[in-house]
Amino acid sequence: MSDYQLYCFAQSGNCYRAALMLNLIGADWQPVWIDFFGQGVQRTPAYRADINEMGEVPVLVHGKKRLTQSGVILTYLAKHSGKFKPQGEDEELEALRWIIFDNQKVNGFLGPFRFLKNFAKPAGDPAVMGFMKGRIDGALAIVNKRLEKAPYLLGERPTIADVSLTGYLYYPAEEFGFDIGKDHPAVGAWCERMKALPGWKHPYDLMPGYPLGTQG
Ligand SMILES: N[C@@H](CCC(=O)N[C@@H](CS)C(=O)NCC(=O)O)C(=O)O
Repeated sequence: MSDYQLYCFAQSGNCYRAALMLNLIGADWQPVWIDFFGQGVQRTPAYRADINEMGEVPVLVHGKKRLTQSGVILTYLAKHSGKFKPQGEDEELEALRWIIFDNQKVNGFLGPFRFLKNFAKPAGDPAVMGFMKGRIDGALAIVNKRLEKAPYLLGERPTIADVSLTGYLYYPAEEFGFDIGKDHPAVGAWCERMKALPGWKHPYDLMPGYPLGTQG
C-alpha cells in the first residue's frame, strides 16, 4: 500500500492540483479512480457517509487522515514535505489569498465551463457560456498581470498557490474553444515554467480514466 491514496479522475482539474503536488514532491502515492461520469459515485449516500460529506473529489488519504478540498490538501502536503511551502505568515496568507481567488474565479469557472461544453447533456446554454467566458477572461487577466511582474504568483519561487492555479490550465484548448496561453501570454509562459519542474505530468497521464469511458 502506498503512503498516500488520492480519490480522483483524469478529467478533473480540481483533482489534478493534488495529483500534481504529490508527484512534484516525489510522494509515494496511488490514485483511486472515481467513476464520476458513469455511476456518479460521489453523489451516493455511501460516498457522502464514508468518504466525503461534501460529495466531491479530490480526497486524500494518508494513514488515518482523510482530507478534502484541494487547498487543504496542498497546505497539508507542503507542511509535511517542506516543498512549495509559503514561508512565514505573510506568504502563508498571500498563498491562501490566491488559492481562494483561483478556486472561486479562475478554475472555479474554467471547470464548470469545460464541463458544460464537453460533458453535460444538454450542453450549456449559450448565454450562460458567454457569461462564464467573460468571468474567466476577467480573472485570467488579473493573474496574467500578476505573472508579468514575477515568474510565480508569490515571487521568485513556486508555491502551493501556483500548484493550485494549474487546475484546468493544461487541458487541451479544443476542450475550451479558446487557447488560454495565447490569450494570456504571461499565464502561458508560467505554464511552461511549471511544466519544466521535475515530476510534472499532464493530467491525462497522471490520473486514471482517460479517454472517457475507459476504466481507471
Ligand atoms: N473546491 C473544491 C472543488 C472540488 C470539486 O468541485 N470537485 C468536483 C469534480 S472536478 C466534484 O467532485 N463535483 C461533485 C459533483 O459534481 O457531483 C476543491 O478544490 O477540491
